[in-house]
Amino acid sequence: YSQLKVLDSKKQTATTEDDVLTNKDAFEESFVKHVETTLARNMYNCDNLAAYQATSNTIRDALLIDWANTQQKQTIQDGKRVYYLSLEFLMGRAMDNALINLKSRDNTKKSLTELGFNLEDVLEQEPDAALGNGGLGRLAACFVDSLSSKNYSGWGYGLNYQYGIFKQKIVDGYQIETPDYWLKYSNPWEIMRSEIQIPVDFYGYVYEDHDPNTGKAKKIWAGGERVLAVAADFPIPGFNTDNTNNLRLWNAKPTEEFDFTKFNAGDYQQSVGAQQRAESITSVLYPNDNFESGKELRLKQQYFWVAASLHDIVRRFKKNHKNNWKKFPDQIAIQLNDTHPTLAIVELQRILVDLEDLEWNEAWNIVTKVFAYTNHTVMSEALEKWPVDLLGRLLPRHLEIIYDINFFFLKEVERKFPDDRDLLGKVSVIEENAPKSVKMAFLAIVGSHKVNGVAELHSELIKTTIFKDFVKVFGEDKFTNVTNGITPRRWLRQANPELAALIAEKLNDPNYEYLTNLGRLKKLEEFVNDDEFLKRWDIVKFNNKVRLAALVKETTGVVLDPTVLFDVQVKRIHEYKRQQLNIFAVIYRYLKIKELLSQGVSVDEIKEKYYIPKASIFGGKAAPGYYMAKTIIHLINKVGDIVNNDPEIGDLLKVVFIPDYNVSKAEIITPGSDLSNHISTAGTEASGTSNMKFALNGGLIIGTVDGANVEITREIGEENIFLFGNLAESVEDLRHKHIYEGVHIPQTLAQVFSAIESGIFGNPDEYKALIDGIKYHGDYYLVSDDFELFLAAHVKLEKVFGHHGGDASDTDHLHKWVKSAVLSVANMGFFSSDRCIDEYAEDIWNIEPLNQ
Ligand code: Z15
Repeated sequence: YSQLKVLDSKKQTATTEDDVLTNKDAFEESFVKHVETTLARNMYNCDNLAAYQATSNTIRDALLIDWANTQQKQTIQDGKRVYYLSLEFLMGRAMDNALINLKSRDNTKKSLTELGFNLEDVLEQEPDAALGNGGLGRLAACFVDSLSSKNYSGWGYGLNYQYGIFKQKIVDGYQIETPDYWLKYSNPWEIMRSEIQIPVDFYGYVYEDHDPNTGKAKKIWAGGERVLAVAADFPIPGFNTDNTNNLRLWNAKPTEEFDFTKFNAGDYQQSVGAQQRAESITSVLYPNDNFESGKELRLKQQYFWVAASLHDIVRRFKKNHKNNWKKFPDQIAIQLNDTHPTLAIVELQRILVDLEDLEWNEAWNIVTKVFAYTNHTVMSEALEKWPVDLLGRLLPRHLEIIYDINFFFLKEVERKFPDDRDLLGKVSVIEENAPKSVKMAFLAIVGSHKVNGVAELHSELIKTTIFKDFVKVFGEDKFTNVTNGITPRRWLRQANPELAALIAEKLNDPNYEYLTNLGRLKKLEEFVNDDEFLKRWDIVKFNNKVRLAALVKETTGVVLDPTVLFDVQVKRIHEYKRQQLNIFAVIYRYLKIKELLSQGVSVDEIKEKYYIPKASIFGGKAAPGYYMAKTIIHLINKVGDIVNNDPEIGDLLKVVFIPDYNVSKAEIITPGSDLSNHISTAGTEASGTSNMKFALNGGLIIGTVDGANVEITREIGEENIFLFGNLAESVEDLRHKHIYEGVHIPQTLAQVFSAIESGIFGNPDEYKALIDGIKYHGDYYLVSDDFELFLAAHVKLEKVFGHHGGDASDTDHLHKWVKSAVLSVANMGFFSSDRCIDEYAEDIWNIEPLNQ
């Protein structure tokens, strides 16, 4: 019980809450207090979990002071605030991030050591807040970090799912989903605001009434089912600033109101049961990425969240500005993260017209000044369309308003383009085909003043394809680009402390100010010929590979040699992201190695002349209902089983699938990669953000000319990235050709297919749909067209990598590869999410940072 002795010898001198961040005694005193009172335990049975909870509570206390001060300052300054509405916030763990942003990591580490704990083990106790699927949700998490760090007044609004994205297990090579009940232990980072309760209605009917004063006709919506939205707040600390914004996530709770018809009929059980079901609205995150399944509960989630958030926003506005609605757009900007919150447009119009009695046009004028919409995909299966009968049943008044919005919009289009008869049908928010439905992206465009894509190529594509008719109607200026970014606090400082420290040293920046001024990385270029520096850089990479190898060992049992090329593809599994292209190339490599071995070529000679040793590392979740994605996961695992257990192969090739890829695993995987794959069919990946994470961590990229790869190439130089594949402009023609002339399978790919069909990776029937989709059903994702280009890119990059790999004494090989890595990092400043937030603030939200 050494920690007790330590404590006994301390004078208890803690004074202010802030001391816990920088003063060991203050930290320890607070820690013990939380163990004893908050947790009702004692220091004798304080395990790592309790230590995590006591530490979080201690840090949280300090954070709450900043948070309260910030809210007060923001209220007093009464400037414009942005609200970021996102159905997903893929936050990951909070504690390390809070320690870094609050500059308390060293003190906490030392204090915990004195108390007999190890900070790294304590951090491991925290479950990920996995309230998102992939890129879209992680982007929202990076954005709230940047809003705080750059001193903006900006809140996030979302849902507090009880179950985040499922946990993935791999059993016999198949993905198994298990529930992620992340709130098993109380969550110290959430502040329950039980007093903030907002009623949200569903179903019911609409009738007309007359205003008793004016005699004017008025629509009344009598809701049929009422649920309460109760707020849970997550303070978001900024880096190097006290500015601490709020992320408000709603919980669905039953109202105390009773279903009296049922009650009076003697059905007490039923009445209570129905109320209880209210909570199901926020119980689970829909596990689809880039796919919309159109379920009623999903629409309920969307309206529940949007209605609660807007009523909260309006209530806050009225507190300061009464009914001065003209000021509303000067005080409030609302960003719609994809079309999921599009009903917010309709809800605000309803509040202003039905509840606040504004004229339609006056209200609409306010609405369209407030909202802006971010599009994240051009893929049709991801674009939301809600059937009119479902929407009308759940939200009868909202459907009427949507029809009215569309009516006035089309009238305006007709006035502007009287001769274009087709145009009305093309831009109508209502799709007339069965089932008649509402196109949410079109509604979002009509109700917003700006629409942005998430990378240059993507923003051009939306203007020329899915939204081209709206460019005609509204003009070019409504459509803009904000290229995505990532927060360097989490994705450099937190994930890669050694590299972050080396950079801080080289920039003479002991306070890591470059983390909020990422352009300063440019100075690293000065050291690109400094052998001493390159060696140190390489050792950092090697250490990170050792860390990744340990994760692989722990999760798959496979031992990787950290000197081989670590070739990584981690992201959601999707045909458009083309993990199948990658695994086919791995199979090809295996077949060729086997062929060489059978011809009597030695392993050493193979390494020297043909294939450098490498490990292919995969990870990512498939949507539970996505058969083809699950097939790809199965194939990867089966290939791993065969290759990794082939005694002839040794370290020449390893193939692993890391189960349950998530934010905290990404923090280990990203810094440990030599090469990462961003190989989507050109024109399909709107931006990608993991490409940015890998490049910022000194990994090189093999990628297609797609999404943000284009701008990454522009920034870091084309000699420092391995691009391949057909361009977006050719995709349509190639797809057309496949259908009318058949798909040409190159010899190399044909060999891979034969191997799979021979059964060496298990029952070939299991892969039939995957192969037939390419051979006979039009190869929509152009695997056949890009396969040999991918192989050729590998030949090129492996020459550069050579036998380099962690052997820092080998200066010969501290050549091109490491230099490219340094030059990449030096030029990645543009991809800080701080830059994104500044662009949104300036071009879309019209807000300025707060005075500190
Ligand atoms: C999602 O994660 C993305 C787009 C979507 O439409 C949905 Cl529903 C989920 C991703 C894009 O695929 C990715 O390219 C982009 O970087 C990310 O959003 C953030 O913009």
